[in-house]
Amino acid sequence: MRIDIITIFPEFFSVLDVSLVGKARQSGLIDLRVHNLRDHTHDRHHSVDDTPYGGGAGMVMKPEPWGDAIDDILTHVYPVADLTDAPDLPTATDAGPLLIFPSPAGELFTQAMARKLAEEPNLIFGCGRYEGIDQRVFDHFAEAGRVRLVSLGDYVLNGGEVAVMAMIEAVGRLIPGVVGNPESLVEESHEDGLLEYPSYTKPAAWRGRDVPPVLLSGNHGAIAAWRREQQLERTARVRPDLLPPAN
Ligand code: 6GU
Repeated sequence: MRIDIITIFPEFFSVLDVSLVGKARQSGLIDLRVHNLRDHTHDRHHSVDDTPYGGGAGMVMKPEPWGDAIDDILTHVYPVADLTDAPDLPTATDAGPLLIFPSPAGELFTQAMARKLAEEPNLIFGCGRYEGIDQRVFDHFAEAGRVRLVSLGDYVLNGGEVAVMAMIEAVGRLIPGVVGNPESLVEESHEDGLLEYPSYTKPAAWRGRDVPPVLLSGNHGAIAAWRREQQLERTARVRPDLLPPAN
């Protein structure tokens, strides 16, 4: 998967050199490139924002640097020079890169969305700051391609950078080969729509607390039933909104 990130804080993304995503980059499973939005400004002060039309507090990100930065990536992902003899030409069925803008005004990012995004060959993340990006940027690129505004949850971050990091971690681990043991992806919170069951390891007794005896029983049927019960109990207590309506 190729991932492009546009930001005014490229240094935020140096942490993507480490851990699982870092390894996936080294092994070539993820080709991740970070672009500085200010490289696409043409004024002396490299300004990326201006006051909002209609008034109001805060600043809005100007459309021109965004347009140029995205155009630049689009021409590099599908370089025109390659169109003559490249073996993997973009075809009519190729939907092209998916443009994602993190925004508290977007649709909610979920495990289901992460699974869909993990199937995309090209993702472009545009990290907004201030009060947001000029609406025409979304409208312009949605006309010829796919654009989604995506939110992590109902709270406000100062910018999209941390949100993009979270999305890349959630999506990256679902790319085949990134997580060593694919079975570890199955029994996790949200994969079956429920929260995960509690886990225990050795020692069997610690500070007066024993591991639930069923887990030491060797009875796999009983263990599976107990874990399911724990998932349902925990989900009902902490996240009742995840349970299907009772009938
Ligand atoms: Cl994706 N962006 C920002 N700026 N704030 C958020 C968010 C995203 N998700 C929740 N809050």
